[in-house]
Amino acid sequence: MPAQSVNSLFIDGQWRGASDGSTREIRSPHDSSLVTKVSEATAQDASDAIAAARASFDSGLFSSWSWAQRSALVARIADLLERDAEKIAMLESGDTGKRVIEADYDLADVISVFRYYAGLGLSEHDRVVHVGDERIDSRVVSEPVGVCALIGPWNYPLLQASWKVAPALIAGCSFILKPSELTPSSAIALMKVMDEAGTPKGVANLVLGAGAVVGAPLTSDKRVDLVSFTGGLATGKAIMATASQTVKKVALELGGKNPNIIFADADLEAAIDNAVTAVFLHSGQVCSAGTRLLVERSIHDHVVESIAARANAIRMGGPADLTAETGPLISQAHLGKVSLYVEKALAEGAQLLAGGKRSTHESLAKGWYFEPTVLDNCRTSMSCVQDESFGPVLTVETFDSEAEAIALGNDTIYGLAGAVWTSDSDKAARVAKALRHGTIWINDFGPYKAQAEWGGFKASGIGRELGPSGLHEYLEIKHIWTNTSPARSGWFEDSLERESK
Ligand code: TXE
Repeated sequence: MPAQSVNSLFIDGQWRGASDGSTREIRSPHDSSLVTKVSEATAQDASDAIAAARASFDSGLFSSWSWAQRSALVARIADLLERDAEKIAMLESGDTGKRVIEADYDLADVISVFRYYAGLGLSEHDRVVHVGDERIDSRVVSEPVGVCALIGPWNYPLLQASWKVAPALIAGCSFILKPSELTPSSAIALMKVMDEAGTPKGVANLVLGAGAVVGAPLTSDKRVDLVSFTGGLATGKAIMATASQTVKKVALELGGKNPNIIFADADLEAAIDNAVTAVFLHSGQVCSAGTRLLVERSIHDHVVESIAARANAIRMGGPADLTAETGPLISQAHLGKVSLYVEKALAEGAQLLAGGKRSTHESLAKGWYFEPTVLDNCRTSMSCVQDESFGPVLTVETFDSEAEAIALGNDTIYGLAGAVWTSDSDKAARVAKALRHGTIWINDFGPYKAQAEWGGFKASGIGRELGPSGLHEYLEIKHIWTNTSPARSGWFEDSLERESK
């Protein structure tokens, strides 16, 4: 019998059900079995959560804690997440269908994010401005931005939440977390941990439910000061438009079409192996997936044939399948979207070298499995090169020169990540500088660190997560000027003195 969590909204320090009693069934992407049942919030519940966050912030209770106190809280949360990591990884794996081992890696990353921000909280946040006048004390101070709506996706539910929650807490904000309606379980676990760690009532609130019903009000309500969103481009644009009505701050991470450029002088064995991981890890449901392979013409056949052979050999399976190398897509709707994307690519002239359809393997028939797919002969004019599939689909383009590789790599509305493979370090540096993407890997693909900023150029988003900039998103900057020896300004003639003359 799956665990039920029907009082799964956390509002003003209380667990409760939806105001109209609604619930949602979470079904496994692996075999459609029931994973859990959770509360499905209403717009009224979202409003209640905003009210709780607003009241807690305006009371000044949490925001007046010292940086050191908030840092200790976030470190305690990291400790408790470490204690519960195995259990939470199982929950994450159940909702997403990803293998438990991948969820274990995610949890380790989540803990490192909380630890990083706990440490960063202890650094100096205020700045003295030397104005050249000893009577003046001028300082720039950092204060919490206020009430934040944190809206997350389904591919890395807890990891993406941690990139928002940890800096928001360190900054002293109050927030409402809304995970994807498809993957709520790890957010429920995080709330329990934050509560146990001693997060004050009303600071951390959780609402679960559909984007249009529960997410949208968080982005339009004037009581919310900032929206931090990770998800699709269309939703990001809608959120930005809505948030503009109340001039909220927005931080957006909207995915990418990430070029993976292989030059003929690269270590091809490493480049080919990493190209396979870059695009097929988590069945391509990764915002920084290396979905666009740009390969120098002289090595095209060898590289592409090798990748296609590797793609055909990938073993897919559910969370508990120890022999599996990757898992299912998140939902039937997403499987439909990826299938249509490939159909359109073939209609536009792409050449299918591997995969291309839903898996017909008997053991995968009840799940949303799509075969690792390689499409050759692609051009930037084709929609498969421009649009995100968010599935296990690699498009291949060929180039003849460094300049062409750069031009192709930048010929996208997105700008999240990219990689360059070459043994020529000068060429690598030139290409890395010329690519308009937020992260560039040289002779590698995929690593990121809590200490280093993550985010996109162009349509991949606004702002940065992780690193010091990931904290700055949650801070307002205030300049305080103190004159220790007040004096008349003497700018205007004193009218009283003039009259008395
Ligand atoms: O995402 P949505 P979807 C991309 C990927 C995918 C596409 C659509 O290409 O195929 O987005 O995926 C909430 N106001 N990425 O439809 O809609 C929603 O409930 C406020 C890239 O699942 O963007 C969920 O919590 N919130 C990506 C969150 O937004 C709203 C990761 C994301 O859902 C809302 C996932 C609204 N009007 C998908 N509508 C990445 N950048 O990593 C929805 N939501």
